[in-house]
Amino acid sequence: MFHRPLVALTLSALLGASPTLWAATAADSVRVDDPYVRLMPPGQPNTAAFMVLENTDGADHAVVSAESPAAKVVELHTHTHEDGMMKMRQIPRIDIPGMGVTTLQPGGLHVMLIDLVAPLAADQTVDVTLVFEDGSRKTLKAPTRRPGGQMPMPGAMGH
Ligand SMILES: [Cu+2]
Repeated sequence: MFHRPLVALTLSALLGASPTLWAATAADSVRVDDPYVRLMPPGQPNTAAFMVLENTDGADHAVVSAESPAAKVVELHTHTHEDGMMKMRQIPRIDIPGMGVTTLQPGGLHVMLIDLVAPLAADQTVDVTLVFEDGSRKTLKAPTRRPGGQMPMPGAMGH
């Protein structure tokens, strides 16, 4: 009985004085701007999610995997130029340097949605969950968007 108020007081003083005791997770530190999923022509089983990842923390962070109920397989990809062709390649992580910005965009880094569970519609929102290097997770609501002029050729999307 005697100790309880003292313990409570000490704890709240500690937390109030030192918020940094609560280490922010990567998911807390990385802001996601403008997420969207590219709307592909009917019959295309694969598409990709794009977004801007902004690291508000001084420490480096990374996305190490991604998940979505909309696709059977979700991979982290980048594009490389080989023999004059743009090709996609799976990568183990997408780094976001401390206080830096990493942009996922057509022709570059993207979250690949492979084997869509159902065709996507123009007015649809797709859940995409990013998993960070510390195990923290962030789920985005990414609206579908028709591709603009900067798309790679459809042939480069094949797997
Ligand atoms: Cu890809």
